[in-house]
Amino acid sequence: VTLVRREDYLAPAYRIRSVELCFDLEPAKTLVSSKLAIERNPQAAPQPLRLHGEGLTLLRVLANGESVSFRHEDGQLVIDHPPADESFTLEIRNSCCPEKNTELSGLYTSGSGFFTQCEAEGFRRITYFLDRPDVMAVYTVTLRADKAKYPVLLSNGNLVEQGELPGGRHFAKWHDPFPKPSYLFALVAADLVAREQKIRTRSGKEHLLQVFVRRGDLDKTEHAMNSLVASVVWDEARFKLPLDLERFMIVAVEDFNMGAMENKGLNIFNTKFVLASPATATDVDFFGVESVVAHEYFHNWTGNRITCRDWFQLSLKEGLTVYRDQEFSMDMSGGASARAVRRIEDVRQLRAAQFPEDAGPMAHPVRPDSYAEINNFYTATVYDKGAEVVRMMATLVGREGFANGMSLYFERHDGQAVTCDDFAQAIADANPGSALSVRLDAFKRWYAQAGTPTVTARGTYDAENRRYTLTLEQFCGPSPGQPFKFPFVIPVAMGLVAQDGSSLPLQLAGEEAPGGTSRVLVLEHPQQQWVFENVDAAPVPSLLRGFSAPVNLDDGLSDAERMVLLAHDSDAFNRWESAQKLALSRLCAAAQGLGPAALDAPLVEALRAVLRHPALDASFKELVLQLPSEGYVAEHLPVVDPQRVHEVREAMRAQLAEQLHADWIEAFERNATNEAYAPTVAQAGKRALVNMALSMLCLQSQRSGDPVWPGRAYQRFKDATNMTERLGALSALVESHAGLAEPALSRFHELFKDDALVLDKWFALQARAPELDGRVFARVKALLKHPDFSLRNPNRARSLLFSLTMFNPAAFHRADAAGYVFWADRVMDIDAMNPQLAARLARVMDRWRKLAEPYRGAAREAIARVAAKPDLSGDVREIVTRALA
Ligand code: DPP
Ligand code: ZN
Repeated sequence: VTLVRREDYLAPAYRIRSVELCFDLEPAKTLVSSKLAIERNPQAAPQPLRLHGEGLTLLRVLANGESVSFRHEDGQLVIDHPPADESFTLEIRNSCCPEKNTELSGLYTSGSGFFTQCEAEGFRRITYFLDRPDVMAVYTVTLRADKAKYPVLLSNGNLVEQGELPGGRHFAKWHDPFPKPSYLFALVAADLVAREQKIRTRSGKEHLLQVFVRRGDLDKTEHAMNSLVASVVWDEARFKLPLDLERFMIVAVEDFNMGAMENKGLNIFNTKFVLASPATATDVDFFGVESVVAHEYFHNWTGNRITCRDWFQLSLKEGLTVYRDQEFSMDMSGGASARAVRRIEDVRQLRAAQFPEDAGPMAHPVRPDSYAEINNFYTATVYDKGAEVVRMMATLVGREGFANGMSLYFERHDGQAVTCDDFAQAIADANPGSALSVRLDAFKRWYAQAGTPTVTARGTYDAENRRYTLTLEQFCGPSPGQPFKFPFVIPVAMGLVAQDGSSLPLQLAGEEAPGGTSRVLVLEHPQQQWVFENVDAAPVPSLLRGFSAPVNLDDGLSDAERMVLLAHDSDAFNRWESAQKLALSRLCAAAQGLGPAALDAPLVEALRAVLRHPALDASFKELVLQLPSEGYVAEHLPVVDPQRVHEVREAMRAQLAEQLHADWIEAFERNATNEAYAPTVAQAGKRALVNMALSMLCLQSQRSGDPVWPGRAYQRFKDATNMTERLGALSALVESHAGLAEPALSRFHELFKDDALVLDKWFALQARAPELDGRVFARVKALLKHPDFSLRNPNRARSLLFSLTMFNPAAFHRADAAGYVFWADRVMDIDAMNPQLAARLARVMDRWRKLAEPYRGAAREAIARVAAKPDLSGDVREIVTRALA
């Protein structure tokens, strides 16, 4: 494995100022001609011109119109003696084969169209180029193709010319006035239709928004368009960032490795994040469309106008853009409670994906120091922890301070390719004297050091002096290549809650008066103390409110204290967190044989109180009533027996189904709505709680043998007027292994066999059912041979394989190792077609070292079998090598 290192960065020796590209599109052989205006970098030593190129057939190279000698070396096209002038033109002709491109990187065919994906290094699979983000050029692109097959021809920027060509062909010429790195190039040639909308931005300029989909999908584009309009409006209002293009296009494609891609003016999206109708998409899908549309749109400024100097800086655009889309989603959600629900969901996601990553063999800093394959670093750390780092900056400088910092960032760097340091510097410089600026260097350790710190909090109350002393300590264990960590700068938002639930005024020693009931302490040393004065009685500390930093918190609270927070904390996040911690401690104890596989009566009563609470939102109740996932429990155990974790969690779930039976019935009846479907947080919360109640009621029937609730679930499944209800009812049947699950599954398949995204749900649902006597695993193996299954389509592959291996530990981690054998075979099958996807699947074994025997030994053997395959891709090789290291 050869590594690319951040410290080896050198500015490019040549720059490309403009590109004229011409494509003759044919699936088997596409001809590409490119004319590059190249300049020498006067600061760089004279050297050969080296262009990236991968899997291309080179037909011709001319420099300043004359032939020039060249050679191939290390996958690059090397011109030893380019013209000596300061600037010159290079003309290249080459071909590539889109229909054989199963990697879905570069130019490929999907269905009957052509699409591109160039981030991170796909452009070199289209033509020879300086394929690095700090080389920014102005593109003019001509597309030529058969008119009947490919009536729509798109590229970045503005359409400048189009017309007919002989032989039934036509052409379109596009010009993008904004210099951009090659990873933002895109083209589409396909038979598509568009939903269009014009909007006027604050400056009075009119812009055309278009969402392109296949014929027949147009009725599923309204939500994407609404989300796009809302994103444009929000970015202008919140950050004063206007739409800078006359035309902004979104194109949906069925075969796509990622969620979506922010190509300048021509976003290309996985259909999953464009298409949504009430009949075919769930509330979660609607929300996913809104957030991904926003994310890609926001990249237009944070990513495209200001881009990354090199790929180590990926979080510069991704962390910041995730932060922005999270803020957007919160603002779109409405009131404080809905915002808190969003925050809880984001934190759950962070803990489910990023915390394990940070504790495993792929742990890396938000700004990595090295990589073998950059595609492996589009990670939860770069995205989600990166967003938390931006959020902490915003916490330390305040909302307005952060907006000022963003303005300074654009003032300084618009049009440039910059680093994470440049971003942090701008935020700090716009806020001199702020809690961030005075410790910027220490704060930036969040970019440099991997690992999740643990904050330990202990408080003592001095009744005589009415004083509460809070001691916070931090520690972060070693991660690969980083045996020792310097202290992090950790904003700890907190409050003190009285036993009666009221919020106490917070007056630190030395202060004249209290500074509110919630404030942010900055922990920057290994240990610090804060003394609060005028505290009338022993308080319960509510720490890390809103999850103000990506850390593990050991607050040492008693059950009774957690119950106080669960019932009364003014911070909704910590109310939820208290319930999670109460449940987690019981799950962990039971999984280690240190406690019963049952919840104690006070906790059951506390959960009942939440479920019956007259004022709490349904969405919040649903989150509180969910027990921590098996994966989350596993992360908190020193050694993991996945079967045991499953057993104890299922036992507690069954207990909640039984002991809250009447409450579930009430929740079901009270929240079932007949309102016309709208993907609002309020409605979605009710549907989620109703679905949960139905699951619990079916689960209880499975044990009691009472057929009423499965019958009602089946009826509801048949009568459902939207996919959220239909899928919820189907899940309740499948997950409780009800007899009616089979007829419901066949009916569902029959209804939706022509809708790929819905079929994905059908596969996923079956792969995620709680394991029962090996039936679920056997079913997944059978589904692999289903006529509708294919490993070629990433969504379909993920629906079955990721559902089993990532989200169904008990079905996957089998004592007979069959799950691991299955995993290894699929990683190798997929690797032969699509290394990026295979590498993602490979990562599900990251935490194998935590497993108990016999799982651990069998897992190692399966990983070693993959690693021993001689023609493995670099992508998968990096993952398995690190896993075994
Ligand atoms: N498509 C990915 C994203 O938007 C990569 N940029 O995050
Ligand atoms: Zn992104």
